[in-house]
Amino acid sequence: MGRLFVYGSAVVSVVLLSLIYIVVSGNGTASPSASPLPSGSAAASSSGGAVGTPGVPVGTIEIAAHESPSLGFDPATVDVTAAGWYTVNFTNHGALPHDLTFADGTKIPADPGQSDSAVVYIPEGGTTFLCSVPGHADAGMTGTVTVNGAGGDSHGGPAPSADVQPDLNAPDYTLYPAEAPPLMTGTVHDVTLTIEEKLMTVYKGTEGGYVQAVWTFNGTVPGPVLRVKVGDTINVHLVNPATSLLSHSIDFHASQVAWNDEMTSIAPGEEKLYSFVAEYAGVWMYHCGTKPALHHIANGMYGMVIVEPAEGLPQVDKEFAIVQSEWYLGPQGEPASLSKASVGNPAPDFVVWNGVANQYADHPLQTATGDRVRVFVLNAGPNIDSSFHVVGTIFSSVIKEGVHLSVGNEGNFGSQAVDLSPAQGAIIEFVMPEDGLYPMVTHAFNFVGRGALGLFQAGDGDPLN
Ligand SMILES: [Cu+2]
Repeated sequence: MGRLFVYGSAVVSVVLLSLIYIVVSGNGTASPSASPLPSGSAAASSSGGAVGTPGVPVGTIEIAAHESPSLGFDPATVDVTAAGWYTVNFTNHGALPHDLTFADGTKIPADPGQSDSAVVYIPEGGTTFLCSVPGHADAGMTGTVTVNGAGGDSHGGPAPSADVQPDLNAPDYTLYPAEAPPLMTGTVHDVTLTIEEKLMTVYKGTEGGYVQAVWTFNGTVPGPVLRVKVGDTINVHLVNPATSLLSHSIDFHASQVAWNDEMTSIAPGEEKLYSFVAEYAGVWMYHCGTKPALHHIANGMYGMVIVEPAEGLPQVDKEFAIVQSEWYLGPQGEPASLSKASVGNPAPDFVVWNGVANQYADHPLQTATGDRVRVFVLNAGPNIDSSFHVVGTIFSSVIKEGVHLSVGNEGNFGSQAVDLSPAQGAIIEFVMPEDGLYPMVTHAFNFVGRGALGLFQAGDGDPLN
C-alpha cells in the first residue's frame, strides 16, 4: 500500500504516509538495499528538492538507540541540508532489540550492540522515525528528520524525554560501600564534614555513563553514615573550602536546634560548628539546607545518621545502610537539573541506592545463607516516595519512624514493603533462607528500571547447588 504513494508533494505525502504507517510498518521494506519507493519514480524528481539519482545516497545519517535513562534515539532530531537519498546507519547501544523505522515503512532492525544500514529517501518536508517494537515508541523512541530545519511532522509521537545523552567516555563509577559502619565509641563525637564540589559518575552502562558536577559532604554521595546512640553529643565541624563555588550548610534531622542558628549557610572559605545531643533513636536524614535546598539535596548533599537506643540494638549477622535518592540529570559535567526536580510531577532520570544507579545489581551485597540481616534505610528524596522491598523475603522486624513491628509479636505479623516518604527512615530485618539472589527494589516499579535495583546474594547465589 505504501508503494502507491509518491513524493510529488512531500509534506502531504509524509503526512499521508504517516497516517498509514501502522498499516505498512509490519511489512515495510526491510532490506537495506531496497528502496521503499517505486523504482524510478518520476514523481520523485518533481518535488523540487535536490533529489539526486534515485537510490544513490547524497549523504549519511547516523542514529543510535539507547535505553538509559529511558528509551530513545540519539539524536532524536536530525537536520539535513537537502532532500534526497541518504545512507542511514543505525546502531543499537541498548540491551534489547530495536529498529529504526521511517514513516515510509523502511525498517532497519538491530540486535543489542549491532548496527545495520539502509538507504532512505528524505523528502523536502522531512520525515519521522520510531522504533516499531511494541511500546518502544510510546516510551520515547521517536524522532524527526528535517530539511534545513523544516518539516518533520509529529505523527511519530512525542519527542524522547531523554534530554541528556550517555557518554561512552564517562569514567567508571566508584562503588559506595553498603556495609553499615560500627557504632562510634565514647559519648562525645567530633566529626569533620568537608564540603567537596566534584565530578561524579552516577550511572555507567554499556551505552555510556552520566557524569554530574555534584556537591558532597566528604566527597561522597550520600555523605558518610554517622552512627551514635541516644544521649551522645555530636560536634560537627562543617568546612566549606575556599575552592568551593557556593555557600552550603547542614541540617541534622536527629537534632533539635534553631534553624537560624546551627543551620545557617557558610561561604567558601568559612567553617562552623554544629553541636547537638542525639535524644531520639532512629534513622535520620542530614542535608544541606542552603537555598534552593531542593537543588542542594538533588545534587548530592544528604546522608544518614543512625541513632541507636542507649542500650543498643540486638546483635545481627550483617548490617547495611541504604539511602534512596533521585537524580534529575543536568547536562553532562554540570549539576543536576533544578528545573526538572522542581516540577509538580517530577520524573527523575534515576532513582538510586547510595548515589549510583544499579551499583548493587552490578556488585551484589554478600551474606551467608540464613544470616539475620539488618538494613538501615533512608529515603533522601528529594521528591519521590519509596516502597522498600526485598524480593523473596519478609521483614520480621521494622522500626519505621519510631513505630516498631517486632519479632514474635502476637499473631506473628510481618511486613512486605516499607513506605518511606522523603526524609523518612526505617530499620528492617529479614533472613534469606536459601542460597540465591534476593533483589532489593522500590516496589514503585516504574523506578526499578531507572536504577532502583540491587541484589542481596545469599551464599554462592545459586539455589541449585
Ligand atoms: Cu549545599
